[in-house]
Amino acid sequence: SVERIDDGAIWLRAFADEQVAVLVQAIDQVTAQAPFRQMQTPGGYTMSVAMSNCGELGWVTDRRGYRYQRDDPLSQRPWPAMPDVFVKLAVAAANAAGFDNFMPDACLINRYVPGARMSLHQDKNEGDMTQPIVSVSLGLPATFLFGGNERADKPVRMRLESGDVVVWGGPSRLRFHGVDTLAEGVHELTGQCRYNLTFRKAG
Ligand code: MD3
Ligand code: FE
Repeated sequence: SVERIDDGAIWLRAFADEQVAVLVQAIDQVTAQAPFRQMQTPGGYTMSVAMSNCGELGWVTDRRGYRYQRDDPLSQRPWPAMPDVFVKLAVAAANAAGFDNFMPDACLINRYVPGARMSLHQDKNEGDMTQPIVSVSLGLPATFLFGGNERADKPVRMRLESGDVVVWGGPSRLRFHGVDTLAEGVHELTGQCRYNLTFRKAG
């Protein structure tokens, strides 16, 4: 089903259902080259979400700040290429949501285990805010928090399930958002975790 959450925010429920297994295999291949790691925030906290990247640019954070860069800081080598199944899915989802010319150059792979969460934030490190972000949920379900344009705005809670894809563009692009603490569970394809892929035009 296709559901409008707000201006520019489109929820494609079960859009990736048929591809969940191949997507998880591709995550395993990418993260064999660029392992999941828990990064440091500029303020010195260790993120509870473990991350990796593929594509031309990868999102990183450390004591120096948040940014995109071409090389994995662990290996000092370029991030693995974006698998074809990732690119095809991201472009198809953007098209289904009405964004015609989307071509991602960055894919951030987030891994949540029970207890992990992502506090309310805005995605502001990308070069072109007219380009949407495509997010793909895999594995355990999570409660997503969709806030307003100000941190203090009370977020709407949305349960994202494996195979759900959400496209965030237009007036929704700079909304505050986060993920509530992941509950315990076991998923047949991912075990005790949730993955989220976010596709962006970062450069
Ligand atoms: C709404 N990840 O990596 S994806 C992130 O589930 C991030 O891992 C979350 O937020 C996750 O930055 C949520 C959904 C998402 C991504 C970007 C957005 C929602 C958004 C940008 C604007 C508004
Ligand atoms: Fe975000």
